[in-house]
Amino acid sequence: MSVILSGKNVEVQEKECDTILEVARDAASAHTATDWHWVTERGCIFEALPSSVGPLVACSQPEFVKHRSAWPLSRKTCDIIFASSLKNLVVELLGREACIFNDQYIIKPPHAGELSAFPWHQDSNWLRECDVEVQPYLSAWIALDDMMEDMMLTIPAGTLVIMSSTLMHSSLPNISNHLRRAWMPQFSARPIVNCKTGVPLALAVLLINEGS
Ligand SMILES: O=C(O)CCC(=O)C(=O)O
Repeated sequence: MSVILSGKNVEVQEKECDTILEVARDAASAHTATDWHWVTERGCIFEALPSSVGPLVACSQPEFVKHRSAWPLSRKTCDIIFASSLKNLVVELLGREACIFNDQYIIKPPHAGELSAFPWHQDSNWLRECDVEVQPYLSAWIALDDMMEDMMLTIPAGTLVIMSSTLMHSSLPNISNHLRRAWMPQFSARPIVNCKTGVPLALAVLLINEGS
């Protein structure tokens, strides 16, 4: 566990997270700032790109960057994914074929209670039901708010926790007065694709674009 995002990059991610939340709030027709029910109903998880982006965006670095730089998302996040100490660490751990596999925020509303707790699980559980050749992957959970003990851990914003996808873990509810935001991109050692069709299960964008 160490601080990986500078204050400036924490701000970039906080702003993107808040914009995604606002857009999702409008789509959910939740009109009051104190109504958070719709957030816990979707498991407190917000994907940066919709799963409907299609295989081209999911596989090609230039296409991914183009879509991931357009409103409501931030171009600066692409620099964090593809050119930062986070990327260097991921390549060190997973090798030069490392890909971004998922790109998501965990947003826990204030006083969300048990509905915002994550029970014991392995991140890779859902792959068991998919027709894929599983590749090792890891989750890079990065705090976007200073977290006190009542939120889980006492850590400053920007702190990274790296977890293998097979690590059993859980988290407590947010019982604080504050929104509790984390960015949690996941990275695989190689593309994770459907065994029969070769279509990526989620994202399969190489961090190192050998062609560039
Ligand atoms: O942010 C948290 O509380 C935990 C998130 C988590 O465990 C997950 O998304 O797998």
